[in-house]
Amino acid sequence: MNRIVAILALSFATAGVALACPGEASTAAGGEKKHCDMPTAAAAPLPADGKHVKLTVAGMHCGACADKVKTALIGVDGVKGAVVDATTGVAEVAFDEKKANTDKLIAAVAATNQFTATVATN
Ligand SMILES: [Cu+2]
Repeated sequence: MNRIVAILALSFATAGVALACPGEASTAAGGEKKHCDMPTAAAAPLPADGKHVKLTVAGMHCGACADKVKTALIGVDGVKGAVVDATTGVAEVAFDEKKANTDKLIAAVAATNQFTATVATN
């Protein structure tokens, strides 16, 4: 009896590890995407200079997602900084208007093939 309990406990522990998000979206049998409860990495303050824009990002579920979006945005030439919040789905970006524009930012997010961004209305 004790052995069965131990095996059950072990399989639950293993399942817990399997559910942990390695930063990649894994697709469950039902096609539903699993994500972790990773907190969003501590946000570095957005640089005050440059043009600021708020984007609404769809598809983010956890901190790993937010990090991917942030990496994509920072990869755009002219971007000075980005603060991405998976909870609110908002990405705030500071960029040099001479080098970047909102279309390039949105394209960079779309290039992840995982998330889509639109200019936030507010
Ligand atoms: Cu995620």
